[in-house]
Amino acid sequence: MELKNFIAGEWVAPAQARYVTKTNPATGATLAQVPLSDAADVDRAIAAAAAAFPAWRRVPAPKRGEILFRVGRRLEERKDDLARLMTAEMGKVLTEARGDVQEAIDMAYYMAGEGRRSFGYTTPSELTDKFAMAIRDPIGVAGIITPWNFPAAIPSWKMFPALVLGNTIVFKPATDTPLVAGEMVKILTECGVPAGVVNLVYGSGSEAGEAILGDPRVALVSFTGSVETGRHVAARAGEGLKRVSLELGGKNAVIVLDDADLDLAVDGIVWSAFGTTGQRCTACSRVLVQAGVYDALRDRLVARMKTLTLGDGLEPGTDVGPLINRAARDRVHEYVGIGRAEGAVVAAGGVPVEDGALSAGAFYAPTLLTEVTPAMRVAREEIFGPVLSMIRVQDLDEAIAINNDVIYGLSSSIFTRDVNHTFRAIRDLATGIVYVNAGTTGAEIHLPFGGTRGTGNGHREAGTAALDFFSEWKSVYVDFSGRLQRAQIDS
Ligand code: UN1
Repeated sequence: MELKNFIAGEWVAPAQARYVTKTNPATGATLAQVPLSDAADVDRAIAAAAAAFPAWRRVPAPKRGEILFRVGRRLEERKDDLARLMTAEMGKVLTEARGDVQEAIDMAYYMAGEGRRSFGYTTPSELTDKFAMAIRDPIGVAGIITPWNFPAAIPSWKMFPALVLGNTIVFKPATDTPLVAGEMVKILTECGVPAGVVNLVYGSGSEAGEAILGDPRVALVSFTGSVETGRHVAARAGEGLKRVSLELGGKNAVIVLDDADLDLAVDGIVWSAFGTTGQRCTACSRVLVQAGVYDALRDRLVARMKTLTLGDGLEPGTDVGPLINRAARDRVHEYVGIGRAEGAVVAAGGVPVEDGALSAGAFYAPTLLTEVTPAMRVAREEIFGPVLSMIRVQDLDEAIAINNDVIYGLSSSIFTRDVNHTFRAIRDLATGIVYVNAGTTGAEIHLPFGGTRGTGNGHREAGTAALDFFSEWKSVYVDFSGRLQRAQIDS
């Protein structure tokens, strides 16, 4: 099946008949042929979005919100079939795929409500008979470039606030997850988003993505992906003075202190390290363990990891699905080799798995590296797979220092029963998200999402923070004195 782009309300073939084959990462089965669109396709999509903007920005925001309410309802009706499609195309287990769709449902309802809020403010003027207010204005065409690890949630974080605020969209999803992206666009259209307001262009970052970044008609770019690509996106978008929001990597740590509930810590660590096969930017990839419980925690983790069933996420009973593709699996294995060479001990996993039913998939055994030290590459670089490194620390101060000493700053967590430790951690962990007595994943859509340092460029997604990115302020002064009043000038 050859997929089509969606431009100006029509499903259209790419200008050149070039495609990449999309396969199921658990079974190797072919799912679709994904267009590798070129600059001409992107140009048409941007032209459509630019043409649709003047009318869309004038649709009353509550009406735009009503469309998103319908989208939320439609996503609820289709939750299960979208989740199945998602598991087939990117591998996460079905319960997690349902969670991914649920996140989009939550975002649809939340942003639908913003149609009747999108608050600005009024404030007194320094002059008599003068009224002052600040209101939110849409910006224009939004370039939305999304990764494959949250095929419904991440596009919803970007598209729904963009739409409710009156922007139009050129959406380029990862070629690894074309099918859910296509369904999202179909749903938006069925629910009443007018032609040209949302345009979908499949293609590579180096060609279709580049065309979005270089186009002066694109006013803002929202990108989630790797640090290397994020740097490039920021530089290209910067040349064009575009507004740009980057959500990049993580090297998220769970801190376990001697006074922690160890069983709870094991639950939280296993869920956040091996859920989504470690392919979340919020995934836990370091555990910073106080020396008194290091051995006990290691043994409990190893025991729990033995119970994890690797397999096709559509099969009931599967705990951990495949990596997104074989190249990703091989990269994970390379990192385990690097860890070994640096002196880490492989306490569990450490091998690709290709037995029996898993022979055609991209499976890797959940892996625990112990005796890791903070300077090792496996303790500093994002692996984006099911590999967890255990580092021994003496106390909370050392744990916080190690947590903060990586280029990333997305999520962190602490397991402790001590209220003083808890609040010191909240104050000093230098990440955009901090969890207490829970793992590093599971951000909810009505709070700001994003990170410090190399995780991004200071913006936040989700919550009201998303409104700040997808709108700009317009300050309005209304003088009803009937005479010239001069601000700041002595009379
Ligand atoms: C991501 O990995 O890019 O907090 C997003 C979480 C999810 C979103 C993760 N709600 O893990």
